[in-house]
Amino acid sequence: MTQVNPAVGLGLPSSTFMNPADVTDAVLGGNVLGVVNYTTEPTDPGIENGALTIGLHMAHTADEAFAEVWITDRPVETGVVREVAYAHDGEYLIVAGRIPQAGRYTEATRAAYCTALELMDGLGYKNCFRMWNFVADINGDNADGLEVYRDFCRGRAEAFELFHFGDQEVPSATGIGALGGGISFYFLVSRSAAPTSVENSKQVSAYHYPQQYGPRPPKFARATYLAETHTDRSGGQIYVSGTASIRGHETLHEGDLVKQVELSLDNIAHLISRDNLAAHEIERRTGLSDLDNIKVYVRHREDIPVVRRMCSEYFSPAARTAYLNVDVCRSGLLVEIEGIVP
Ligand code: 3EB
Repeated sequence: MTQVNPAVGLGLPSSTFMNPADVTDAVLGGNVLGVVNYTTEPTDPGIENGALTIGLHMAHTADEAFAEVWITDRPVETGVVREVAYAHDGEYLIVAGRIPQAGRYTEATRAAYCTALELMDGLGYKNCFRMWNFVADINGDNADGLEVYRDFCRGRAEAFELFHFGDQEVPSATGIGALGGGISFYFLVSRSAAPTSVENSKQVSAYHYPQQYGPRPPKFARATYLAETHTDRSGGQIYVSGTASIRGHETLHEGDLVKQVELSLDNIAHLISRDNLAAHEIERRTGLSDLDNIKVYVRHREDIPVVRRMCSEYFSPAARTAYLNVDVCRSGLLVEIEGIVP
């Protein structure tokens, strides 16, 4: 009998940004794992036409809305467990959840994250390589006077602890403001594709931030390198976390938009540079012009033209790029940028 290596030929994940009007039943019924709608209202995660869907309240008007569509060429299985929906194709799993608006978030975040982590384990998808978190009123105070983002971070840290999810294993992530909907999240997980966490030598690892930023630190990696096998150290993708104007652990250039954009871009450029990747035994040399599936989060709407002009000098004109006007997790931050090197 021929043994087929399950890690070969399953390919790496692929997503695109679409006009929501183009995400028809025919598209959903085709080769789609999940559709993440960055749109004008929050919608609970669910299953539509055999694909996962979730609506994030990230657009002020319909013309700002877009759909991030995760593609597959394999049959998809789906389900819903409590507040979490999932879809998987034998190699990749997308899990999404939503926690309703509330005065406190630690416990509900821990519970929803535990539901998602349990599902991953149960379905046999062990390698979580990317997480996104969208937090309404992110800089507001909760019922106890704790900043909502810090409240969320505590619940996330507790869930990871319960699942013995070590700091070296946490995936790249985004933690960003939303216009409503409580806290929504989605995770990407692989069965055999191998993730490697990448840190930025110019930044303190987020999971080592000191207590001044909250009772429990944010748990994420600066980037995740994802390859078909652990031995492939050059052909993988790089998932870049939300990246801001932070050096060491400190917010730099408070109130200076241009300098914050420059430092955010410089942080990404260094993160994905040959030297920084080599420290993680990855032999890729990439730059800002290699980024795709870019999201640029801008706190003040009036800043978007300047941010767009600066980013367009560095990003490929062919790169999918979305600009979103939402709050950022530290009140002094004006901008945050994420992307994927395919
Ligand atoms: C930072 O570097 C900026 O809490 O999941 C970036 C990416 C940020 C992810 C998260 C937060 C998160 O600390 C904020």
